[in-house]
Amino acid sequence: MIPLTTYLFQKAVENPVIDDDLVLIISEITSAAKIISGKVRKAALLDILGSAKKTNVQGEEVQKLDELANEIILETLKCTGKACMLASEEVEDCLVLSDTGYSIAFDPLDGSSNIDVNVSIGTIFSIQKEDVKKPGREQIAAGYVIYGPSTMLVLAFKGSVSVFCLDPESGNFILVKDNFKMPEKGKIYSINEANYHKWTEDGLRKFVDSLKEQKYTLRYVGSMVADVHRTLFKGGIFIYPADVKNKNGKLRLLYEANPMSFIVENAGGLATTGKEPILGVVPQELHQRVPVILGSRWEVEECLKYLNG
Ligand code: AFP
Repeated sequence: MIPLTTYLFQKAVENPVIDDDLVLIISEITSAAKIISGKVRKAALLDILGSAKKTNVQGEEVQKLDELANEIILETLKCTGKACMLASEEVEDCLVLSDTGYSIAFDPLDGSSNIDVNVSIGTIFSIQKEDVKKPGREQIAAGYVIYGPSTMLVLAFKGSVSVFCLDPESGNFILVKDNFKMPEKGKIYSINEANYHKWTEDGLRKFVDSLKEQKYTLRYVGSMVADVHRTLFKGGIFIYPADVKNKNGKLRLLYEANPMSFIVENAGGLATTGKEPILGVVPQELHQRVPVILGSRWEVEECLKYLNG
């Protein structure tokens, strides 16, 4: 039974990137996630389900739990004194706290449209040095916490991905899988197929048709954390492509696409926009969107063949 903090200090011995400040930041993000997990589990009792009756910077409806999760993470990270820049899906501008240190981009509660129907949602985070607006390849660490039947943390550093499960009795995230690798090929594809006729790439339609011919099955929760978590464990492919309405797709580069791509690639998979590796995209804007194609190596390479002729 190895708790997260013990794991981080052990990992720091072999990986010099993991310094005390990083350990503090990751520990505090996960402390915030434990509080969020508690609120999510009791949301109906605490009367915090439903809309906060406002829209965020992206024009999307903000849920009460979105706001609460955002405040919990912001306050927790400010208190560490080690975060120099914070960027949240829910806040228009970056919060600059100092010149040096770690910057954290996060989606406090991804999949909020699923909150009211008790479907898995999660917190996603990406940690960079100094500036948040750097290519995903430069991430120091990235992870997500999924609030599902159990609360799990998936944490990636360059070259390693580890999986933890929150033990409700001890309140610790306990290591359940070190050096996690995803399957090289799967049997599931995950995409909002209702948009089939709106996708801008004809090659994508042909690729999805080819998966059906190969007897793939479709699973789509509509909560990126849940869909990526399944893709990591079972293999296959997750796609949120460009469509006629969303020319750059829907998912945000800094706190959705980048951290998930970093996790997937360090677990042996691939992540691309269809034109370039997601981790190579140079961010232009804080809330920039990118098309996302990620998952097992075999399916992603196959998809690229269809997209690029
Ligand atoms: P919210 O966090 O606003 O609920 O958005 C969820 C999300 O960004 C991502 O988690 C899903 O993969 C995607 O949207 C689902 O979008 P569609 O409903 O258009 O398929």
